[in-house]
Parts: sequence; structure tokens; C-alpha cells
Amino acid sequence: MKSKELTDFTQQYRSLIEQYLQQYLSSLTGNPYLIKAMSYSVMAGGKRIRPLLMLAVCQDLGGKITKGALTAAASLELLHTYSLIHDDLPEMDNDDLRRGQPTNHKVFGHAAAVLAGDALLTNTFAWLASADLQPTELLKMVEKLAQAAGAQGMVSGQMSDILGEKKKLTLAELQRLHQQKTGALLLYACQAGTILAQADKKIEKLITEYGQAFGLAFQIYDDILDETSTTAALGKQVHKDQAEHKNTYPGLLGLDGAQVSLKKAINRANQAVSQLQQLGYDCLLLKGMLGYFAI
Ligand code: GRG
Repeated sequence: MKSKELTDFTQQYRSLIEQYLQQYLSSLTGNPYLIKAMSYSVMAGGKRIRPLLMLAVCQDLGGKITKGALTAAASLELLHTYSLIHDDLPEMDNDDLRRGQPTNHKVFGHAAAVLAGDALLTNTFAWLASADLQPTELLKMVEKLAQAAGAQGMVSGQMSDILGEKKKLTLAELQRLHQQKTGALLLYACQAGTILAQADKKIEKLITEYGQAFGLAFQIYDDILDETSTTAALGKQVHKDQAEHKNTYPGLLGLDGAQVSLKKAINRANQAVSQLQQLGYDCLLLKGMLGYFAI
């Protein structure tokens, strides 16, 4: 069950993130059709887990959630939305439904969906760079985000996923793929939270352990939900992984094995939380966020 702290935090900051996103998109000048396509997917109602995670790390480490921090957090949602729009294209995962609505290319056409994704990716960095934060903090965030999203991170994970479709990956290969495709952005969210809180190296290391375990748990949980949940609950097509012989945790280990792996990842994250608690941080939000993985 969610703690009151986490429920209040989520309500307060999810609504602020929505406002920041809406205001930013409304401020954009450019081709109206392109901006409409970008706004359609960004404002389609995602869970906003990545920005919330960034702000939760910042707050749990004693940092202040300033306007600059909110801009940094919300900008990450633009980049995440780009990845979903491109992932849904027929050349990638070929999905018709996302966040409970027809996918971007179904509404705006393939070319506009590619361009909306391109613009969201690029504008992420313009918006982040404009945040009211110290230049050194911003530079670190820009570098870490570009690394997480690019050829060392998410895009490589996506490439490995596509190339891996024709063969059965080993568990180590699958874990690496997950770490890049899904884990890298979630890890960045945690690392950016430590930058905002100006935490030292020791804390940064523990948050990195938490972020890596959280990212792995997130993808295993997503794989499990694809088998056990419904389209109505998730707002996207389910049972696709098995039908398309995708490399997933349940596919490789069975549903029970995937659940064991999920629990191990959650335990790893909890261990990092315990160590942070021993150093005097209550980490109520970070502990509470592990409750997302309800099985
Ligand atoms: C196309 C470069 C490129 C990368 C795509 C993230 C990704 C890589 C693909 C999305 C497909 C997918 C389902 C990946 C697993 C990660 C995941 C569960 C994404 C969905 O994130 P949520 O659950 O979605 O946070 P919302 O809609 O709540 O934001």
C-alpha cells in the first residue's frame, strides 16, 4: 500500500508536471500540425514515473524542489514520449494503442509521428538547458541524459531488442538489453535527482544502485503485466510479447521465474534504501515507490 507521504507527493507533483508540460507545449512556435502531434502524445496521460522519481530522489536527499528542478523533471517526459511514439511505429513495435489512445502515427500519419518524436527529443535538451539551475548542474544533467538516451543507452537497447527478435537471448543478454532500453532513463532520473540535491559521491553510488535495480524491476514488471494484465488496465495492447516470440523475462524463465527475478531486483533496491537510511535519510518516497511493483 502507498504511504500517505507518497500519495500526497505524487498528487502534488504529478499535477505540477502536467502544468509545466502543458505550458511548455503551448509556448512552442512552429508548424501547428507538428506541435499538435507532439502535444497529443505528451498530454495523453502517462504515469509520469520518471519525473516523479527524479523529484522523489531530490526530496528524499534533502534537496529543494524548485522551478528549475520541476523543469528538469518535466523535460524528461518529452524524451520518454518521443521513445514511445517511435517505438509504436510499424517499423518498430507496431502498436495501435498507447496510453489508452490511438498511437501517434495512426492519428497524424507516419511522417508526422517520426517528426514529432524528433522534435520532442531535440526540445528536451533545449528545455532542460533553459532550467533555472546552476550551469554545472545543468551540464552534468545534459551529458548524463544524452548518454542514457543515445547509443550507450536506450537506442542501443532498442536496437538489441530488434536484432534479438530472431533468436533466443540468454538471461545476461536480456538483462543488458533491459538495462539499456528501459533502465537507462530511469537511472538517469535517479542520478539527476542526486545532482539536484547536490549529494556527495557515496550517496550517488547508493542512488545508482537503487536506480539500476528500479530500472530492471520496471521492465520485468512490464513483461509480467503483458502476460497477466488487460488492455483496459494498461491502455495498450497486451499478450503481444508471447505472440511475437519476444525476448522477455516470463518467456525465458516462466511467469514464476520472472516474479522471483522481480523480487530480487526489489530487494536490491531496498538494500540501497536501508544503507541510505543508516546514513540518516528516511527515504520514505524511494521506499514507497517500490510499492509500484505489486504482484
Ligand atoms: C524508439 C529509441 C526508441 C526507444 C524505445 C522505451 C522504449 C525504447 C520503448 C517503449 C516500449 C516499451 C513498452 C518499453 C518498456 C519500457 C516501458 C514499460 C515503457 C513505458 O513506460 P511507462 O509505463 O509508460 O512509464 P507511461 O505511458 O506511463 O509513460
